[in-house]
Amino acid sequence: MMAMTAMKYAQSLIWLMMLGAAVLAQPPAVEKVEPPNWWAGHSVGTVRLLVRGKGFRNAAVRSANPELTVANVRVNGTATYVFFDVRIAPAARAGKYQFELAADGGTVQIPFEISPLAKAPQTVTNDDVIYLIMTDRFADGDASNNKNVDRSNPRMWHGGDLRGVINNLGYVKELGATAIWLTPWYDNSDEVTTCDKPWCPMASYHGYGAIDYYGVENHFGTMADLTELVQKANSMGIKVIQDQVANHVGFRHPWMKQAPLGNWFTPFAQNKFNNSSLLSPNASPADVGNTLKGWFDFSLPDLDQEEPEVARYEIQNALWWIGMTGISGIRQDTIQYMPRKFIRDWTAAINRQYPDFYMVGEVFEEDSVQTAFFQGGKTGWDGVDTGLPSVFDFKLWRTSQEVFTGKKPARALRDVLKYDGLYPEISRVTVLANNHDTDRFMSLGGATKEGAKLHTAFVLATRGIPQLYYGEEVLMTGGHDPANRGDMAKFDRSSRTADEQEMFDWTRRWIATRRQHPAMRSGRTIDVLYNESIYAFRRVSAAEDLLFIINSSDRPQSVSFDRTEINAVNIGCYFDILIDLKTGMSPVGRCPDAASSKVEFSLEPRSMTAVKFENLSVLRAK
Ligand SMILES: [Ca+2]
Ligand SMILES: [Ca+2]
Ligand SMILES: [Ca+2]
Repeated sequence: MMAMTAMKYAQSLIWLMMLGAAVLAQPPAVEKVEPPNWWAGHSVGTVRLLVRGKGFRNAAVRSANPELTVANVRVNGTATYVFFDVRIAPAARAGKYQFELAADGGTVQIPFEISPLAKAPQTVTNDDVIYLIMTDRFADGDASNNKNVDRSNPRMWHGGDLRGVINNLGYVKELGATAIWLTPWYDNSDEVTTCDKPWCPMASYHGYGAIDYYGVENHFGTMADLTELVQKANSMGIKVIQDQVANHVGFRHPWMKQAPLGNWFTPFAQNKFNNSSLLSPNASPADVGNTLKGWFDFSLPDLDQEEPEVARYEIQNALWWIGMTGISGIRQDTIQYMPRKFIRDWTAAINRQYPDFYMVGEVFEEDSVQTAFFQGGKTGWDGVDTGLPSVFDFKLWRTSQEVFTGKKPARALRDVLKYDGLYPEISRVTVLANNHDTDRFMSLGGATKEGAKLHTAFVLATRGIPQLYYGEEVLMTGGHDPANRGDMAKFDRSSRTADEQEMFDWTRRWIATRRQHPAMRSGRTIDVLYNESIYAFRRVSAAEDLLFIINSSDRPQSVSFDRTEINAVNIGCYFDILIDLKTGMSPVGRCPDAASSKVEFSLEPRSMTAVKFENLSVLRAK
């Protein structure tokens, strides 16, 4: 009897629970669809949607249209996210579609769109000069989006926006840069963080804490502003590079309240930044794990790209931005803190749709071995070829700063460049003059205007793709972050001091010289002379042979080269000083002694000379 009663009781309980579940089942609701649209005929022919909402328990998803086929539906444990594949027929027409989601609590429609696929974007090459803009700090072109703007606080919003960049494309054009890299435009939180530390209050003006990977920051403008910016820039010969951040999001991202999966983020652990463990075959798994999965700090939750759903989400997101905006390149933030297999899959997916697309990874290491390890084109000891076209050359950046602020001899430049063979493709390395994470040149110890000029000229004359940082062309100062992110000014000649105008003209003329000379853009490098004060090197292409001579010392120097070592044989006596230190102009027609086997140069203190030898008879015939 006892057993019978207990069984009946249990049965009633189960029945009541089932009834309760049915009665209490929440009706499904959709809050966010990612991606909200895709393309027919895209290399990703089956896109995986992630839908955020509620009431997705036991969801089934149905396509109302035969052009879209649904498969692999997956609901997370709290029924707040549903993942599903959508296979898009190549002939699917552009337009609005929807899916029907049926769950325990009812049905709901999921909106989706097939968009027309835009033409393939241009890519960034050695022919380009990149100019890095921090959007919030460049120009305020639209006061209506200014919220919590406080220009007196370097950690608050300053009002700069996409309209401000559009309005000043003429300035970029005048300078001669052919690509702009904008700091991230993903929507970040508008909330101001308060605390009792010196760095508060602070805001997410920098863009590195996304709360919506598919949204444009409201302080910067709208998707329409962004596409207008890309179109106008392109029409002026200026390409646009997006700053993407796949490693982490901001702590106010909705995923922090409710993650799509339990392993969407890595568990919080402070990253110890043992970066060299990523390079070494002998590193302990614990060190590598911490470096890949540790968080920068509590405010930047680290995504786990080893979870295939995370990797697929990030890859689709990268492709979505290219497809939506027509950008010409991606700078990927903190790329080394993600698994190399993920980097490989990410670059491969982008290149399938956009062959030769420019992607530059931030491997912030002043170590050529480590940065070279991440460039694609070579299979590493781990069996991975990242396929990454470009990495920043942080070792050369630092060394150039040190040489031109008097801390290292001129030959230190060559002592970095001697490792060029480590890079699978040295010409595609991106050579930064500076960026938004480091002190501005003019705030370094030992900085002078002459040193700043030489640093810029060297970045533009050496191999790779040069990248300048806004404001350094007008001698902007600023030490550690955020002082190095001051508001851009001096757009007009009338607002500049004589020194600022000199630096602007110098930068503009070196860019123009680079644009005019193929060897300076893509020639190979040949060392001619390197010692305490002087570094002389050639850039040689099929078309021409250029000689650059840097005197980094504060004394005049004279050098004498055999004609053979600088390839000045059999081409008459004529050579052309491409740029003069003082004027930046080109005083043509200087003639060394034709009878001599030597060519001599008198070098002014802290000077850089660029020379092109040409056949006099050819020149006279012009
Ligand atoms: Ca604004
Ligand atoms: Ca925002
Ligand atoms: Ca990571």
